[in-house]
Amino acid sequence: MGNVDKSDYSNEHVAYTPPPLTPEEEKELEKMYAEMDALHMKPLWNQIGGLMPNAPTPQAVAHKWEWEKIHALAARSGDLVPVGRGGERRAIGLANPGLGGPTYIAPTLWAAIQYLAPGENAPEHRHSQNAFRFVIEGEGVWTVVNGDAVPMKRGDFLITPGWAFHGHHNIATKPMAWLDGLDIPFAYQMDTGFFEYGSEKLTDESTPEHSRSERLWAHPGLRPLAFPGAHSSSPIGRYAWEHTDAALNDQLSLEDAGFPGVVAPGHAAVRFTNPSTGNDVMTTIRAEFHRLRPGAETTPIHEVGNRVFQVFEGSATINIGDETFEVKHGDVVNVPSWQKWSVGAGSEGVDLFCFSDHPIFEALGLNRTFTPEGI
Ligand code: 1HN
Repeated sequence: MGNVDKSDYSNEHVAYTPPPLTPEEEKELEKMYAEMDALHMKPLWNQIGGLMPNAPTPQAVAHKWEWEKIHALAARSGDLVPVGRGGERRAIGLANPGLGGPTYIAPTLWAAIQYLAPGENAPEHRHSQNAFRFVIEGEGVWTVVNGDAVPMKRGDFLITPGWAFHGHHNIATKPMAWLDGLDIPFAYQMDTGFFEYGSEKLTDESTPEHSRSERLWAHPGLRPLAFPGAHSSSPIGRYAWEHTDAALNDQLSLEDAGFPGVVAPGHAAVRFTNPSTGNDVMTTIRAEFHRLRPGAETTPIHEVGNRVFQVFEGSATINIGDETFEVKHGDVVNVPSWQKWSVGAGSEGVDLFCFSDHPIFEALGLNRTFTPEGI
């Protein structure tokens, strides 16, 4: 829908003031409300302001989870809780304090830290929920997606689209932890979820340098002719860090040379895309990587939908509504719908992984943004 004028959403609801009633009418009204209640009916006139606010009033709040703390707890769970069939994953979800209970970081999104010790095996299963992994540090885990062994290394972004069988194993001598993101809350609230167990033993125990999906699809601008047509999710299992890093470096070096390339001064950014369509990697989840030079700032913006950031390297201040969050390596921060946000890089710059539910709202024509300072 693009940019909107502030006047589009700042007009307040007029409080409903019914005409004065006689005592008899008052009694009749109470009786009518009681009868409505008994028949599971509710009048609109008492609730429209709450149901239809002038602009989104999310229950989710902005929050920061510090990597040091969540990683320490994940490591403790590694000592105490085995991973295997039934529990399926040693994954610990980040629960938004405003959402009052469920493990949702946002109304549509799940984020978790997953921990796998050396020699451990997370059995295969599949679900209709879309999932991804972002590797903040470490290596030594392979995730097997529909029988294709995919390495997981520092900086890599990996996807497991809905209904793909997947399991993980750690063949290294060190434990590994990473960030998982899924659209579980969306599927749960829309009643679209399906789940099936797969093989307890991984269906491919090889440990190749590159997955088959990368060998087919991850050569820039080249699609394999054996697989024509559009895939609704990306066929690339792993977006290797070396490509992301090189793309961001090239944008900044073009800026240095006076050519277009960056989204804003000192702000390089890429989106992970589905090479068969050019769209987002999955239909419900967008993933991006942003690099800010020291001191650079993003343009403040309000957006419909939910974003989650994880700091990869460096430090930053993330401004959300009236709050500011100081963040460093591994910290996770969420931005609730329509809260103004911006990021300012610290003195060594910042590398930020980011995911959002924006494709859902774009597909439905419900997206809307507003940049108070113009673009
Ligand atoms: C799941 O299957 C994974 O496959 C990670 O690694 C996190 C959270 C809830 C439900 C299923 C994975 C999950 C999950």
